[in-house]
Amino acid sequence: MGLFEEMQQAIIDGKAPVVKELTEKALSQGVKPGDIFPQVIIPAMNEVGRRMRDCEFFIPEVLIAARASRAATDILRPLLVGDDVARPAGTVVCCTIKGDLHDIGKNIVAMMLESSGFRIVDLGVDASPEKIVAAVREHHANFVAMSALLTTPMVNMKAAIEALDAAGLRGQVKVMVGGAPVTESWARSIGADGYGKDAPAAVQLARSLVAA
Ligand code: B1M
Repeated sequence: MGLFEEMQQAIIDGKAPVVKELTEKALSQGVKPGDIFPQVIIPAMNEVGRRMRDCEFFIPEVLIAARASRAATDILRPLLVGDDVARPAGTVVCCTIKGDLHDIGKNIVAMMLESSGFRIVDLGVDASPEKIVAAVREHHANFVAMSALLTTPMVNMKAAIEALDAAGLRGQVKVMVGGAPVTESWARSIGADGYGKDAPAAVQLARSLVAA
């Protein structure tokens, strides 16, 4: 088994100390921190999702796997983001939308945006439209990046855009949406400025919106 497969298996098995050890080993062998997301974390969590769907895994196993994936992201974050406080590209209010508690993908998107020069205001999960509006106002944000992993709360993305509009803030922010069930046509239908299929696409989109 190759190192990436071993890392994936350790995440699926929920073995956080092994994930930590193998992440350090990969880095010491010259693997780029940014490659560990697409090569290890995302496929491992997809397999966890498949097992959940097929009733091979239940919530405890999924939570343990999610915690194991954090053992890798905790090591990778400082390497990707650094401690530079100057973030000239703009301020992004990032969140998982109200009703949704999934945050692994949102955290990866936030980390990659931060490493590309954006300042991140992370509202965490279950963020209400009111909370998003307040954060945009307080931090003079240029972007809102909303994530959804469940289908039912996706309508709250639309509610957040309407709330920004009602607060007179829609003209000052570009709204990006993403997450597994979100599509380009959904983004368009709710009046978002763009959709990212994954974290690199979200960064590319944010950059293109800065330039627009
Ligand atoms: Co949940 N869960 N879960 N879960 N869970 C899913 C999403 C599900 C597809 C599993 C399944 O049935 N196969 C299913 C959703 C079905 C649906 O609505 N269509 C599901 C369900 C049903 C549930 C519960 C309802 C289960 C229950 O209680 N019976 C419950 C809901 C709780 C709630 O939110 N209210 C629940 C709970 C949980 C846990 C808490 C146990 C845990 C979350 C832990 C955590 O996040 N801290 C969990 C997990 C881990 C998953 C799966 C297995 C993995 C999600 C993940 O982390 N993927 C997931 C199955 C799956 O997705 N395969 C599943 C890895 C991550 C890197 O990918 O988040 O897609 P992702 O992010 C990607 C892209 O989507 C994109 O970039 C990221 C990186 O490339 N992206 C953006 C994300 N946000 C973006 C924003 C952007 C642009 C791109 O611009 C702003």
